[in-house]
Amino acid sequence: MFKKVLIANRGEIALRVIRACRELGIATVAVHSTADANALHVRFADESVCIGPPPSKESYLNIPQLLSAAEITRADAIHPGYGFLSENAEFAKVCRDCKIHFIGPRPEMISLMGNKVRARNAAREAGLPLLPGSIGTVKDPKEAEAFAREIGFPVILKAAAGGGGKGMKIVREPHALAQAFSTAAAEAVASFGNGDLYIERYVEKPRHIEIQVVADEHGRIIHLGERECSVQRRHQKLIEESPSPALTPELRQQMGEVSIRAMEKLGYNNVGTIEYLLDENGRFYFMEMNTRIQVEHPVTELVTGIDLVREQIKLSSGEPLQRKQEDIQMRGHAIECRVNAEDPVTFAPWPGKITAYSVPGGYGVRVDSSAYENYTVLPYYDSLLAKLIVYAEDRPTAIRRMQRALGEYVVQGIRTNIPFHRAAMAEDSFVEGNYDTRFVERLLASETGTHRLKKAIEETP
Ligand code: MV4
Repeated sequence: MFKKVLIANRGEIALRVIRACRELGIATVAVHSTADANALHVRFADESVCIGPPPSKESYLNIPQLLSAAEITRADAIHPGYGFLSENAEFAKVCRDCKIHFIGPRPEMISLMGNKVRARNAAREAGLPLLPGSIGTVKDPKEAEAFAREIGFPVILKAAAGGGGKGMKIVREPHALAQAFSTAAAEAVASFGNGDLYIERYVEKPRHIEIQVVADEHGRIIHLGERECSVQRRHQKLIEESPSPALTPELRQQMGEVSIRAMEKLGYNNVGTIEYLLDENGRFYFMEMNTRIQVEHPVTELVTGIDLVREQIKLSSGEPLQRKQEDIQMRGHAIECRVNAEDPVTFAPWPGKITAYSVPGGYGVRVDSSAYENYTVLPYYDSLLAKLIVYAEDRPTAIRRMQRALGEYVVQGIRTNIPFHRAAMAEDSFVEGNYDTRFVERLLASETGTHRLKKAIEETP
């Protein structure tokens, strides 16, 4: 097992990793920018190193600084968390060259999944179901049109280097293809420095379902069921739950089994998440794979009883998986609300000082956060303030528990999206479990949704 882990991250995930390390008897090193000197992850770690000024590029993304910090503190492993360098194959390679364990899969896996065209082809060869589309990149509008005629409209153009929705264009009519192609390519160049595009059939009103896989370094792989992540706005997830109200036990088993088989073929070797689109007929299609621990991992932890970060660290140190698939049982229901420092109506970031702070608690409530009273939410980083996660024996009870916990949460001095979550938990389609990726759009366009949101804002202390 590792003796000392450096956490190349900040905020709640840095704390989450520090907690897992402490329970494993591993010493921890926090790194921080000058702006984060008072952050909780710095206080809770055994040691800390300042790695640069506030902008991420000069601190949390600064590879030479991070490796120097690991070297001077004699850390034998680096946990990248999520975001920042967590899916940077170059960073994973440099760690390997410096003989420091990168806690994650092999760099080759990160780089494969980072290119969506290569990932798509690897997924196909590994037996994952794909939407009809191009085998590789489409080089010009003419080629795109030939594919589109074969697939049928609507189609979607996606950036090969993309992910997270940038450089995506939906095309509903043949005459709109040429224009969409040049816009998507230009956007892709601007965002990723690579204008390569591919094309797929477009799925209307899909659900976003992802399968959690856990693989050791010795070829053993299990899955921990799914997370439903369809409540998103501009490709930012807001609410996640497990299990998904859309899956039957049969579909869950099928999605789990094909995911495991594919990971075996690819030789995957850490925790990972396979994202699928689920269409209205209950068919699922590979979308992308994430090679990191994800923000929403706690909902899986609560329904399976498995500490994913602890497992991830153990797997990276070469320990074999102890559990077999038949040992895994999903029980009860978990929901996560991402509490962001942002305006609840416009979603504009709202950094500033928290003047009063009180967190919910009680039976079945978990809060993963690095916020505290008098803490200042900084403008340089993402606006995630806390993950409020509830667990209950069934979904209706979990929704009631989430409403209760949201009602206990006091955050003064800044704006948060807690009122949005109160409105979402009361929305019929959410309560019925009958929602898709357009949920937020519909809530904000509906009379009852906006009325509930307004009331929730008024009732916020
Ligand atoms: C799609 C799609 C419909 N059809 N692909 C959005 C982010 C990127 N990872 C892929 N995305 C989508 N790909 C086809 N063929 C719809 C989306 C999409 C979406 C997917 C998951 C969750 C929220 C979404 C919101 C808008 C669009």
